[in-house]
Amino acid sequence: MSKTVDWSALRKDFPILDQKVHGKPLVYFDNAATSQKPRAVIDALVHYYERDNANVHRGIHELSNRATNHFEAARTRAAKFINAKSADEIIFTRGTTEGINLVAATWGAKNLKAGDVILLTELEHHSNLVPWQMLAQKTGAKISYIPVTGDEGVLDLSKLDSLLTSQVKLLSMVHISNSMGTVNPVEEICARAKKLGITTLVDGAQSAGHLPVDVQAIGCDFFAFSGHKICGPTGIGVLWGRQEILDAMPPYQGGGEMILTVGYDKTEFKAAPHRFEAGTPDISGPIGLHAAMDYLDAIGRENIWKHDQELANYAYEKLAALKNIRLFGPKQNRAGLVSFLLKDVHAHDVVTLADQAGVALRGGHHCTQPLMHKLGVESTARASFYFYNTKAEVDVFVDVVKEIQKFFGG
Ligand code: 7TS
Repeated sequence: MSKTVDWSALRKDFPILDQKVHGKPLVYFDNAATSQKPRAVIDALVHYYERDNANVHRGIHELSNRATNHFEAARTRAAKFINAKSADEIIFTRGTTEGINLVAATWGAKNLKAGDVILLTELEHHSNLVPWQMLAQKTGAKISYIPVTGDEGVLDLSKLDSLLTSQVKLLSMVHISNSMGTVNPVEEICARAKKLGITTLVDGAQSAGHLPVDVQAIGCDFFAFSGHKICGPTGIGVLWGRQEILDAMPPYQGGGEMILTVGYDKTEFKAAPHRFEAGTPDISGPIGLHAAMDYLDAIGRENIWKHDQELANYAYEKLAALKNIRLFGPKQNRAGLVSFLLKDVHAHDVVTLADQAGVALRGGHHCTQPLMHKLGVESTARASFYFYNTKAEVDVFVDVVKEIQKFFGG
């Protein structure tokens, strides 16, 4: 663990972690689904509702000015968080899912036609699959996939050149796989796509809060992430897009806040990002997210990443020493999670029994059903870590796994 950070002191910032579940100390290993929230984020939300609550962008009274300033300050902070060139490139969304749907509904509807190809990977979460399937159905575009090698969940990039045909208009891929823990070489893939004039989107749901993200260095055109997975509130996310691409995109939803002038026949829209934010937005969300981004960067995402990887490697090695276990995901450069199956035990049984021991895991297809089918399984059990988790908790978890194996006679 990094010596520059007092990890056990940080843990105390999370009130929720200090509790027992079924009489046992809570071990929260479901961080890929959602992270817990530090006191700083909870306080920012309480302060906003106690002192500053008003609608944004419309009032000229003091509270409305304050709410607007906090809301727009969060946009500037989000730009810095991912090294965007400007706050105008930051669109607030409900989360990663909405960010990808926004690109599909606006950029996709304008730029894709029958015969075009959308290139995805076999690792994608449903939120980076279903919007493209819906768009393909509407436009007649086709979808192709960069394959994974097998249980290691690594992309087979030897196939990339043959997949990058002149029909490909969009390449959309996950940065870190939520079910395998794979870290995709997004810089390399975006560079290869860019040479061919292909637009690129990176799904940063599992990466934004776990490692330093620089969208300019990645070289993508869109990057989407969710606030709730990075210590922020639920219901808020960020879609980043290159200014010149956003400027050429039609609006998403129509309504108040996104217009310059409205007549009975015709409407003129605002420039990005406001063009894409119709109606009263989630105001407390960006304010809580701002506090979360400050909190994470005070720790340093390079430190968080080291801690994540150390815990994941530790857990992986301990599980790999057991018999009758199938482990998924890469052996090298693994993100902060382990996905596994015990022989003859359903993943849901693992999760249910672990819960009785106070250990929160997730079992299922993790919204990557096609990937599960490709690997010949219905589901896996998954332990996913964050910086407030400890090796001692991993020890508890592995002991619980051993008990479950005994219980099922393994
Ligand atoms: N992309 C990836 C890679 C994800 O892991 C998730 C959520 C999403 C997109 C969607 O994010 P949302 O905030 O819009 O819902 N992943 C998970 C998970 O692994 N368990 O629960 C949700």
